[in-house]
Amino acid sequence: MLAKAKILLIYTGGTIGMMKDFETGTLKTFNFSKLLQKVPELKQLDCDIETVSFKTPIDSSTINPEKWAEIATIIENTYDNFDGFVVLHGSDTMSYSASALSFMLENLSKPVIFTGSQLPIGDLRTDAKENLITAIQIATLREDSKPVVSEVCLYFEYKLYRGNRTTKINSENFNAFISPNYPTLIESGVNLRAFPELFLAKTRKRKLKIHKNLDTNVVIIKIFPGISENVLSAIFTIPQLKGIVLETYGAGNAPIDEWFLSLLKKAITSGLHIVNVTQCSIGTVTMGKYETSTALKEIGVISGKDITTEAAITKLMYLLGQNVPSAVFKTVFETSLRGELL
Ligand code: ASN
Repeated sequence: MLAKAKILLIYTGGTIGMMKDFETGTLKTFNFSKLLQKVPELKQLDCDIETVSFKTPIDSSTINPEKWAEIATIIENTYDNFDGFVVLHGSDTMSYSASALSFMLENLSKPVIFTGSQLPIGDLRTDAKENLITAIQIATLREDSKPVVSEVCLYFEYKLYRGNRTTKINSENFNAFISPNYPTLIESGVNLRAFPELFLAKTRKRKLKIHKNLDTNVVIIKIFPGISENVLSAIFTIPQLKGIVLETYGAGNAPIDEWFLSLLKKAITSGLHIVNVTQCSIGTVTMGKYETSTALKEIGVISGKDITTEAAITKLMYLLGQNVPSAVFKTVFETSLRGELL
């Protein structure tokens, strides 16, 4: 008989584990042992659960690459002892963290599922229990004694998504995330309905490689009508700046003013990597479709295709941290590494 699945629950913080401070009325993180007392149902699950917590749980607005490395290190040190990992994380930056971890964990062959909640687990109307319990259940799924899911995912409100395809779109509803350009991997109803044809191809034979070096000399710029040369050229000349995610209009369109294009061209020639992503939630960048994007293509702007901004900025940090040579940087960025783009 197959032994019970072993799951490691990694608690980083977030609303799921918060309590109201009675004096100020604000939500603050609290000790993890109390969180487990609040969910005795976990004992009914047919798996063995161990837990590890950040020393100081955080609101996810304070997450950063050092803390991503901390999550990666926990997984690295315990990888062989567990069948799956569930990361409890605040929802505000969960899509950034799931994207970052998807790049940092190469050749993953086990599930790493991010989840959290909109209401604390102690709240009567909480969404935390369903998210937590189902995320663990999905992490235990096995077929021929191998994990069914073997990528970094995000589970929220009855849906399992590829983590690096998600974005938080709602701070009010329980249904806080969407995966605008990639379908749901598993839907939770009366049964768990999986769509395995959408899963990442398995890389079981390759050894897990962890990359913790992320380069933060990057910036996201959202263009808008009226964006000025004065402002933009100041950003472009930031010392040590290596990469820019440029959020453009529609299918990747931008102004065609002479100053704008020559600023970009000069930056690219001097080694800066500029990635074109769309401000639209749904759809893809297709440079050359309109006259307003043809020049961008000609001067060597990288196409982010249908990537989210969260995945684009973390992929940029990851590739820069890997010292990918300039000559191939554009090609590597435009290639799907973890299913993050077309
Ligand atoms: N501020 C919280 C966080 O991201 C929001 C949440 O978890 N729902 O940590």
